[in-house]
Amino acid sequence: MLSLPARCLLRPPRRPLPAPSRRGSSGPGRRWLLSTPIFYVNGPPHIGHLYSALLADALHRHRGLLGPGPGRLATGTDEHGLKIQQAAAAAGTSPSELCVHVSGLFRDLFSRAAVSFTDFIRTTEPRHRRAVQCFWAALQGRGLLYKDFYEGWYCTPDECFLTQGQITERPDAQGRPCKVSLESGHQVHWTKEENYMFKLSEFQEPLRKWLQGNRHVISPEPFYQVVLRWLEEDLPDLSVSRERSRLQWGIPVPGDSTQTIYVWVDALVNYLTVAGYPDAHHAWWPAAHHVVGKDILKFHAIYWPALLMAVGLDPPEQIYVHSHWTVHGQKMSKSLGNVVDPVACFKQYTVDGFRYFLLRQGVPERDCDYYEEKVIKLVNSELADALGGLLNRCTAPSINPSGIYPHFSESCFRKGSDHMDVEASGRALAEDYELVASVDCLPLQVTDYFEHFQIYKALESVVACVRQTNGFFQRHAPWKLCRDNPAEKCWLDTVLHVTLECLRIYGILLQPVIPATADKLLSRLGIKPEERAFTDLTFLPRYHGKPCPFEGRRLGPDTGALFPRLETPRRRQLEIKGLRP
Ligand code: ME8
Repeated sequence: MLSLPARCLLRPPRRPLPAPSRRGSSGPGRRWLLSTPIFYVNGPPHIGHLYSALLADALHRHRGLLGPGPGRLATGTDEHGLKIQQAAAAAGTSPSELCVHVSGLFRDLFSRAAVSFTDFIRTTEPRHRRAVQCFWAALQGRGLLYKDFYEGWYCTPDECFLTQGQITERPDAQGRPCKVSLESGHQVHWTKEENYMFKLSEFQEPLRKWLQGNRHVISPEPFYQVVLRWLEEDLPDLSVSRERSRLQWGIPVPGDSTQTIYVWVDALVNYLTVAGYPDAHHAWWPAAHHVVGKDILKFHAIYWPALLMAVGLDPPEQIYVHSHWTVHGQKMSKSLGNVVDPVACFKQYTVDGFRYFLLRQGVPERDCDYYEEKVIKLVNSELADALGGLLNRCTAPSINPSGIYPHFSESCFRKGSDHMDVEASGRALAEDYELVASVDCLPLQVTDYFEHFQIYKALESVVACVRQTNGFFQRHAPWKLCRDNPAEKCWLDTVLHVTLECLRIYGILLQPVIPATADKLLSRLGIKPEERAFTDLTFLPRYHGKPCPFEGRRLGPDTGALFPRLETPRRRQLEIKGLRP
């Protein structure tokens, strides 16, 4: 077969890397303060909460590998409000006991899930209470609050006020007509009380200008368009307090003991509290990059930037928005009994298996569906078979008896030239040069996808390369090559060297998504912890005429299969066969 010139095949990445300053994210030395939403403690965490945390964690880990820029990842729990007050009453416990318990569940889950958070904030902490009260005082000091009689619909599960146009009528469980939020379907109640109002309407124009001048501030792009459309509608002033007689579980309005600060103002300020507000936030603000679900986009893309502008601070640099997970096509809800417990998922699929599934299948632009068979099929095919199988094959003692990173031979795999022919290329084929070109481009491609909040696409491109490498290995069938023949041995070692080099690149790139498995993979290859950063991503240096520090090095110990194949539980097998209801 005619070998094609390698240079022709070394394609540039699909898109150039974004300029860090424009997107405000990953340039070396740049700060970032990534955050997840802070989660309500009215119920235990589910896979949707975990998904937000994993997205933020993968971004955080990825940036950490790009360079030692100072970065933080904040998460935590949102513990005030009517919803928590009511949940505690229903559970026969006090709000503070409920908060301690459920906040602990979130913290444990994220630790177990290897979410590398640097800050965990609880809104019941004194540092936060102080930050919220200072923030309130700043709003008041700038004349942006006034007291008025608020009358309207309030949705306690969503903790928000709704206009007439945002509600509809539906029968409740007993068939009685009841008013619900159009967006969430939760019941709303008419409230009439004296509240403090924030002059949100004054910020319609500044918000529009901010968005028009920062086209990438909200991604993915469809969500940016949604926010622009919201800003074409009326933007009424926002009620930012509740009567204390109705809501005791919250931060009191400074100087007015009859009012409690609205839980969303309280919650949003958490990002500033983490940054050190009111004394030390300037080092970190506005390097805030928020990961949020689409359900809370309005709070983060309209209310929050307006509140920040109101106190003279810049809006966040970046808002990453993701859609929702459904289960067997249905919204997760307690009443349907289909809420998926992430801890049970870890037991069934392993932590990395489930991390991989959520990040590989989760597409921020659209809702994604979870079901057991899908996880098992994906994880088995991509992690156990394609990646684990490849590692197993190229490190097997039968193929690599000396257990070292073998030598690369330039005469077997020549560097491409425009006039290369079969002779000149040694034993490498056109597809082999394609593989080299693909893996050469991969780090830039992966970084580009991470920058654009398309982690699923980054994983897709890694998997495509893993499959190409399996093809390479299969094509050259090193198990058929004879070690005793010097020419054959040279080629056999080269095939192994190229395969190990591919695996090394995949291991480094997969660290943000499957940290434990990537560690196992890299350790098996004998790659030291200090050799796993993005600066170590030079692929196949020997092909490019440079020395390879790993050549001749002993591989790490064999600690068993990289990733265990997952079994469909017997219960499900019976269900699938129709032998169980
Ligand atoms: O809204 N799929 O907290 P919350 C994916 N405390 N993500 C989901 C999801 C699903 N099915 N369900 C929830 C609050 N989420 C406020 C936030 S921030 C200053 C205050 C994720 O406990 C998603 O990120 O209701 C969503 O935005 C968040 O959990 C809502 O969590």
